[in-house]
Amino acid sequence: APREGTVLQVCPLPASLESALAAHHRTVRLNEQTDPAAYLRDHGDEVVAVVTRARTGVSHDLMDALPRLGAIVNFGVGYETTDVARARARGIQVSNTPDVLTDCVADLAVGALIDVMRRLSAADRYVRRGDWVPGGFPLTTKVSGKRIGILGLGRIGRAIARRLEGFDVELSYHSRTAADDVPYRYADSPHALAAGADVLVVAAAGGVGTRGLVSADVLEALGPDGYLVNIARGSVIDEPALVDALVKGGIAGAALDVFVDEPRVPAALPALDNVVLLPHIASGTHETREAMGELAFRNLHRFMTEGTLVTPVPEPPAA
Ligand code: 8YV
Repeated sequence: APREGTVLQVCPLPASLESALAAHHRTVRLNEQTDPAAYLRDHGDEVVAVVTRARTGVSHDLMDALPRLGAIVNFGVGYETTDVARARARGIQVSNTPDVLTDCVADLAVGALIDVMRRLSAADRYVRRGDWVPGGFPLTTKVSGKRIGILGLGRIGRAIARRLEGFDVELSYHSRTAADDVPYRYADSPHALAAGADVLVVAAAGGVGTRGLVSADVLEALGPDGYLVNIARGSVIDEPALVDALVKGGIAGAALDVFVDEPRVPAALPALDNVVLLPHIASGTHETREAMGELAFRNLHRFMTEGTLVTPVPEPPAA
């Protein structure tokens, strides 16, 4: 049934999405209120939907300040910053924006993997610094034919695997359960995956269930000739252990698009030539962000006009 009430935008969003929200629904931008707490106190009972994104989410306090909240719409595929179980317990529906960003994130993962193994960014800096002497840049590591382990074989992990098949690599993966529709080897733990891989690609969803999944032991199993690529969430890796491994040669290199405390990165990393540092840009193309905004709006608009969502988040896995 149609919903009457206010749409609360709780963080900055792409201009096209902000415009669509304001044009079609009574929308209030909490991030632009001079006194957000006063707004919630005085008008929280008018809010029926929240629009947010992974870096902001919806806190317990905010959820509790909105007694009529019926939907949380996420701009982005990750929604680990929203307590879905708590929302469901209150009958609050939650949506995200899957599929429309899969290709871009997978493309960037492959690009970052090639970059860190062939040291493309480091070579670019070498030339720009005027250091080039013929034969002066060190030999690097071949990508084709290597053993690639993918941690998390969801939509994005599968898209990365499909792309890498073109490099004649040996693909393995680890997920909570083995898939019966892929030709790749299943490793029954992150440690086993890393021990059998030259490159570990982290594509698992963020959240409490995957926090620190790539531990110091997993990094040790990957080893001094191993590379790591992370296009998922910084929280999936034990970040201090990763920094230690990179500084001391525990692993050969890493390409990182996500970090625990964005936009801050660990202080030791910028000086390292065996690390590719990216500012969380995996879905950052015009086409993909436009598609994400359109899907987020479709979710919000469907909720306000019919009371349902276009892409509700999946049921949490059985404990
Ligand atoms: C960006 C992402 O965070 O979709 C996600 O979960 O990590 C990226 O697409 C996007 O800007 C949402 O915040």
